[in-house]
Amino acid sequence: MSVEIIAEKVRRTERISPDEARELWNAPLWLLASLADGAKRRVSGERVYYNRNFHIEPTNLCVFNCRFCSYRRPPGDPEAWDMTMDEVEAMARERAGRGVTEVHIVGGVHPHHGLDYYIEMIRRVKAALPDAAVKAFTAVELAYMIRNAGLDIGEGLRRLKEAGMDAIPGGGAEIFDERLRAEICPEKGSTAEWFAVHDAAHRLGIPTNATILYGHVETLDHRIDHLDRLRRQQDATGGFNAFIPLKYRNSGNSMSAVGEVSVIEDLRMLAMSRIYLDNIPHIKAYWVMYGKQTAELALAFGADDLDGTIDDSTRIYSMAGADDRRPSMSVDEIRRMAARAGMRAVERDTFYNEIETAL
Ligand code: V47
Ligand code: SF4
Repeated sequence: MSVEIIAEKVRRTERISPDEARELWNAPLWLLASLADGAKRRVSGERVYYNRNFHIEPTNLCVFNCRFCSYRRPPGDPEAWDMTMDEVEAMARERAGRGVTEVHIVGGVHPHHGLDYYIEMIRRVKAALPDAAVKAFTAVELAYMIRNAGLDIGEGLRRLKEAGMDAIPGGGAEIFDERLRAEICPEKGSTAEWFAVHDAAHRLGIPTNATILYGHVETLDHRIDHLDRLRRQQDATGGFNAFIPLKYRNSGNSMSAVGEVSVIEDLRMLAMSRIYLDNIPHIKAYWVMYGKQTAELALAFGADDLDGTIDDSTRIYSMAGADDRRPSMSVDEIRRMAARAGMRAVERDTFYNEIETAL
């Protein structure tokens, strides 16, 4: 099928197949931009969403050892950290009264802490910031803590939700293809486990995000297979709010010999995510990982969300080679970025409700 016929299908809002995605992927950039922007505008008009958020990364100790990870350190390493519960709570208290609407908590998979520890952590963060949503723990962390507590996934998530876990971030997805996953993160929770957590969360009314780690040793077919599995899950349960393509950054990990892909490839990945995932409303250009300039470009390729203000609270990407060593964006900076892209920045909460802000 020719690219123009596939493009017409997208314009008519018809779903494209994996074969059609393969064909479209290398279409001229202007065409991908125009199709993805059209699809973005059908969902979000001229809006670009952001939130006031910060991250808590309680530890970089981890029972796993993913080959692409620049963040994990072994116990005793000078760059290892392991925050106490009081330190986690203090981080939340420090930010009280600043309009924060979301706390994102993700760390390594700690060797010793159990489910009750994390329930207590969520309770304390929630008590410190009662007006903020807690978006916590990747499916990999969740599956590990719940399994070790001897519970089924649904029951574990129910207890975490009761403690104040409002949403689940998209991490841990990496690449769903089982053979490639076994090469790049052999010990990590499986693809089936990742989907079991998100499926159970959606059925409990907990919204989640999804990611892909792309731009390393995967092929185009792996990317399309990944998007296809997400689209099927979303057809079944509908609980994904946002998809976040995560570009592999190659500093400081055991896959460093693999180079990073170009910005052009980032834009194709973004546009094709928007076009293929016709049932996931938001595509996030995570500026901390791309850098601010590429994130701004991403707004012309189907992204409608920039993530948030971050407030210099995450190390995952600076340890993997991102330029910004102390990532933060002011609301003004976000507004200017959206305006330069010909769009309007809109503050949202974790559930994509718009927050009225005085200008
Ligand atoms: O799962 C690890 C990725 C993820 C590298 O849901 C790397 O709103 C690139 O999922 N190069 C965690 N990526 C981050 C994440 C996330 C971030 C922001 C927002 C949300 C959300 C989710 O970081 C991991 C892994 O895929 N990662 N190492 C690396 N070298
Ligand atoms: Fe652990 Fe996550 Fe790093 Fe894998 S990517 S080693 S699970 S911290």
